[in-house]
Amino acid sequence: MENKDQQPVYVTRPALPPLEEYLEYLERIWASRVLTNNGPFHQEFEKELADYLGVRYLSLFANGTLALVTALQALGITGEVITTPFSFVATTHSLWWNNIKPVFVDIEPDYFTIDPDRIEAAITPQTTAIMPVHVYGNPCRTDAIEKIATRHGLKVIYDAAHTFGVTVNGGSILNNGDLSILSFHATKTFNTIEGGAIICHDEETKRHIDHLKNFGFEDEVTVVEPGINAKMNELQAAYGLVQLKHINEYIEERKSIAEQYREGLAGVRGIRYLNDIEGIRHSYTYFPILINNEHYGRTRDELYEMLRSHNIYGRRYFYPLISQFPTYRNLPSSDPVKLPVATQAAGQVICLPIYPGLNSTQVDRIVTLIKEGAR
Ligand code: T4K
Repeated sequence: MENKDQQPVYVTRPALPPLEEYLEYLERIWASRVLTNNGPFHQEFEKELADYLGVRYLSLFANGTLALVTALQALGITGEVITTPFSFVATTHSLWWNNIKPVFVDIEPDYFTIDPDRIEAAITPQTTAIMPVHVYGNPCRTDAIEKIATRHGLKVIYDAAHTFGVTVNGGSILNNGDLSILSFHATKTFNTIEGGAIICHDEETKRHIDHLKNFGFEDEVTVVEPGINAKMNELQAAYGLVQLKHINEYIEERKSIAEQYREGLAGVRGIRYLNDIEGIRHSYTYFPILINNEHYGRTRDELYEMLRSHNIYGRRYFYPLISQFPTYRNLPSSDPVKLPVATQAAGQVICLPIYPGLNSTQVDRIVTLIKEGAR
């Protein structure tokens, strides 16, 4: 198949709201000169977003990483936290920035989320919390995780960066655990350029989180604790309000791309993809495929390079495992022998392009290349 004149296709492209809709908001910001610090668009966006997501208390953040770092501060987490190595590196970095020791446990083979059956063996007297990740937007086994947490007096903070709008039997996935965090980075299903949020379940916790993200200020002259600056500004909040009007279209478009991939790749030897789960509304943030080289006839990296040579830039999320980065690889829990499922997944996965605007001809071309790549 010819490749040279084709435009590059990246793993994602941000969905941008119609410019004229955003300009109206910008004009209001120009008139008011309120740029940040809990301005009117920030307040409106927090409320509308909480309504859309079906959660009670939500605090906007400058990005998902600061939301994670602040979530740990808000709950006073110390010592050790049990987490997954199969995620974006920010999950574990948030622990490190809080002087907390990450303890990695393996993941489940079906949806790559933390394996609850491995958590109890990793608990020590220093353990204070569990930080699971709803990887690719697929929900963790929240019931099992929270049962363990209750039994051992641990907090649960979900990294829900990939789960915008995900519901389980009609209820938001974000209502689980003590806190959940979202990311609205440009590469996510819902973006505010950069951005994030913490979801909590009571007013007092929200107030605490809101202090923490604003230097600890309670009022003009009162600093109640050592906070950070993690506020979302008015330009992003306004952009978020416009995005919210279009998010259902974005998710529908992603869904039909996922369906086209599944149809096209069905029955290709050595290629596995994930199906939707009954009762769940998915976010379609990523479309991962797993390559079994014995059956496909090429390794994952060979397919990855072959696609790149055709200007298709899939990404190997999440390779290498976080536990393999220099900061973490000498931890006792980082031994790959103890993380066989995560190690295998990291060696087999490619996330294929998926985003609003990727057309069916482009998806067809990617499917054909993958099929032709089989040996
Ligand atoms: N927890 C989890 C589980 C996460 O996945 C993430 C972020 C976080 C926490 C932290 O949330 P934030 O602090 O980021 O809000 C990207 C994103 O930067 C990161 O947000 C995301 N996860 C991670 C999985 O992916 P990169 O380094 O792979 O992105 P990059 O710049 O290579 O972009 C990928 C492709 O997207 C590019 O090839 C082209 C396209 N792109 C990207 C940007 C930024 C665009 O078309 N336009 C753009 O503006 O990390």
